[in-house]
Amino acid sequence: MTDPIRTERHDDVLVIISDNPPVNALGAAVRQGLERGIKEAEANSGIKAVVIRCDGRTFFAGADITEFTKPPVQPMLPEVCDLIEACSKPVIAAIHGTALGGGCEVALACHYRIAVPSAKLGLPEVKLGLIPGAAGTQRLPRLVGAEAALPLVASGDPISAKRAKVIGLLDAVVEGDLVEEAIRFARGRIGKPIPRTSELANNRDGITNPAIFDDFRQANARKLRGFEAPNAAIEAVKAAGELPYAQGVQRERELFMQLMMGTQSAAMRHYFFAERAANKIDNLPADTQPLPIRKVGIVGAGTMGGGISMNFLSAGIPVTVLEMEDSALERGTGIIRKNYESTAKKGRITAEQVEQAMSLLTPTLEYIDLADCDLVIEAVYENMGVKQDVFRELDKVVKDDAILASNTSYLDINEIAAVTSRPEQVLGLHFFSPANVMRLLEVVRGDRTRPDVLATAMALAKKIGKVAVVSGVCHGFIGNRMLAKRQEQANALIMEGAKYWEIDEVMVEFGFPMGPFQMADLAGIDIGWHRDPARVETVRDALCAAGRLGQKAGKGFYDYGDGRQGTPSEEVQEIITRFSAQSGKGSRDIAAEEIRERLLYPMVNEGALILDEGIAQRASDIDVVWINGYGWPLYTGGPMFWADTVGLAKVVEGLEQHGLPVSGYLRQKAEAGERLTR
Ligand code: 3H9
Repeated sequence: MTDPIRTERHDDVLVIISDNPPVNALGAAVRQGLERGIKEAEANSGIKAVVIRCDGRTFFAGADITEFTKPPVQPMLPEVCDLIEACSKPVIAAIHGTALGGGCEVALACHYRIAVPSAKLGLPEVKLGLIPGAAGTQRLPRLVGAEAALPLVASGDPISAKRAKVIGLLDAVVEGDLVEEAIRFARGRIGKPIPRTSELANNRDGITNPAIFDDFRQANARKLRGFEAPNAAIEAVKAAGELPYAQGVQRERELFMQLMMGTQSAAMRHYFFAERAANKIDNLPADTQPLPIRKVGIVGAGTMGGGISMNFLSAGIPVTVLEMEDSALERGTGIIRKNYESTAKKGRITAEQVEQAMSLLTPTLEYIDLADCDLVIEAVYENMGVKQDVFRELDKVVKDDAILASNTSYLDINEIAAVTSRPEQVLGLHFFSPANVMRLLEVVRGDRTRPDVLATAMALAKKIGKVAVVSGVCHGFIGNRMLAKRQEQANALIMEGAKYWEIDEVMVEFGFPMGPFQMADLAGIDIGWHRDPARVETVRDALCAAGRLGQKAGKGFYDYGDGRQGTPSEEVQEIITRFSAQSGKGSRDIAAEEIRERLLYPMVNEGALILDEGIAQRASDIDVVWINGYGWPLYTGGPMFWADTVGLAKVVEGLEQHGLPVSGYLRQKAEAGERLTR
C-alpha cells in the first residue's frame, strides 16, 4: 500500500498532505504519517510553520469506522491530536470538503483553522451512536463556548464554513487557492505566540447559564428519544466547563468507551454501512452506465403524484404531470405550490426557489405531452387493470428509449410490464408517503428489467436525496410484505383481549414513532374499504361505517381533539369487544413482552423469507427499508440487526411458543448459530 501521507516544503513552511481516498478517513497509516510529519517539522529548524491539508474530495471525514472492530494500531487519534497541538511551530488546518468527527478534532488540535467557503465542519459521531473520542468535546467548547458547541456535538449536524467562522471555530474563510492561502496564513503566524485550544480557560457559559443543557434536551426531545449518545454528548460538553482539561478528556474517554461497547453504536454503525451498501446492485455488468434523465413525467396529480413530482422539481428536473380532468390537475398543482410555500414560510427555502421549482412544472391533460420524457412514473389508483391501461397508453406515446415506472405498493411489476412493448424498460419506483419527505425508495426489479434501467433508478434516487433499496417482485415488496405480518398479529391480539392502545404503546416504547393503530388513523382507515356501510364484517368495516375514518375525520381508532394526539375511544373498544366475543377466542390479559414478540418476530421471519427468496439482496437492505420507510428505531439497527442482537435461537423459540410459523432459512441460521446480518 502506498503511504497516504506525504510532505512538501514551501521554503519555511512544511505542508503535510493526506491522500487517502475516498474520504481521507484517519486510518492507522494516516495517523502514523501525521505523526511523522509533525516530527519532521520539529526536527528541522528551517521549518517555521506547518500546514495540514488533504488531497481529493475532502479534508479528513473522521476516524476510519472500519477499524472500530479491529485491534488498535498505534498511534491512536487522541495522541496524534495532542502531538499536533504540542508542536512548537504554528500548525494550520487547511480545510475543504467536510471536516468531520476525528477530522474536525484534528482541526481543533491545530493552532489555526482556515477553510474554503464550501467547506463544512461537524462532529457527527452521535449519528454512529458515539461521541467524539479525540478530545473534540473538550476542545470545541473551550474554543466556541458550550452553547455553540452543544448542537454540533449532540445533534451531529455539520455547519457551513460561514457559520463556523461566526462561532469562532474557523479563523478565516478564504476565497482564493486554499494551499496558497494556507501557506500565506502560516507565514503570518511565524514568531507569534501559539494558541493551543486545550490551554484556553474553561468556557464558563455552560456554568453561568446551565439551562442551555436542559433547553437543548427539551427542544430536541422527540428527535433524541431512545438514543443514548446525545445524552453522553451533553454530559461531555458540560464536563468541559466544569473540569480541568485533562479530567474532561478522561470523562470523554469513559463515555466514548461505554458507547463504543454498547449495542446502539454497533447498530448505528451497521446502519451507516447498510445505507451505502443498499445503493449497490449485485451482479450488474461492470460497464453498466446510468441513462440521462432530463425530464420526468408523472401520471396522476394526487397525493402521491404531487409528492413524487416535488422530488424532481426540487432537484431542478422538469416535470410534466398528467391528470384526466382539469379540476384534479388544478387541485394537484395547487397543493404542490402550497407545500413549497409553507416550506418557504418556515424559512427552509426562499421565495425564488418556490418560483423556480414551480416554473419547472408543466400540467397537462394529454398523454402526448409526456412523449419526450426520459422517465414516466405512474401514480394512479392501486388497481392492476387501471395501471395496465395507463402503461398501454404510455407505451404508445412515450419515446422508445424512455423508462416507464409504477409507484405501486403491492402489485406485480411483471404483469404491468407485460402489457408494454418494452418490459425491459419497466420497473417499480415505490415512493413512501409523504413522497416529498420520506427518504425511502423501493426500486422494484422486474424479471426483465435491464441493468442500465436499474442503475439509472439508483443514480436518480441519489440525485433526489432518496435512499434506494432494490426489491424483487412479490406482493408488497420488502416493506409492506413485512408490515402485513405485523398487522396480522396486531389484529389477532385485539381479538384475544389486548387493548389496541396497549399495542401502540408497546411499539412506541420499542422506539417507533407510532403503533399500528395510530398509523392506520394517520393513513386513513378507509384505504381499500369496500365503501358499503351495510356490509360490516370486520372491525375496520365497523369503524368506517361509523364514520371513524381516521385523523382526517377527527376520529378513527382514537378520538382526536385539536392536535394529532388521540385518546382511546370507548366506542371503538366496544366494537372490538363485540367482534372478539363472536370470534370465540376468549379474552385474556396479554403482557407487553408477548405483544412485542408477536408483532416483531413474525417480521423477522418474513424478512428471512424475503432474503431466502432473493427478494432483498442482503439483510442490511431490509434494515434500510424499515428504518427509512416505517420508523423502525435506528438505534436497534433495523429488524434484521435487531434479531441478531436478540439472538436468532430466541426469536425461533418465541415464534414456536406463540404458535407462529418459522421459515426453514431462519431455523437453519439459528441452529447454525449464525447471524442474518454481517
Ligand atoms: C470518529 O471520527 C470518531 C472519533 O471522534 C474518535 C476516534 C478516537 N470511515 O458516504 P459516501 C466510506 S467517527 C470509513 O458514499 P459521500 C463509505 O463507506 C467518524 N469509511 O460518500 C463509502 O464506502 P463505499 C465520524 C468511510 O460523498 C465511501 O467512503 N465521521 C468513512 O456521499 C464514500 O462515502 C463520520 O461519521 C469513515 N469515516 O459522503 C463521517 N466515511 O464507497 C462519515 C465514509 O465502499 N462519512 N466512508 O460504499 C460521511 O458522512 C460521508 O461519507 C461523507 C461523504 C459526507 C464524508
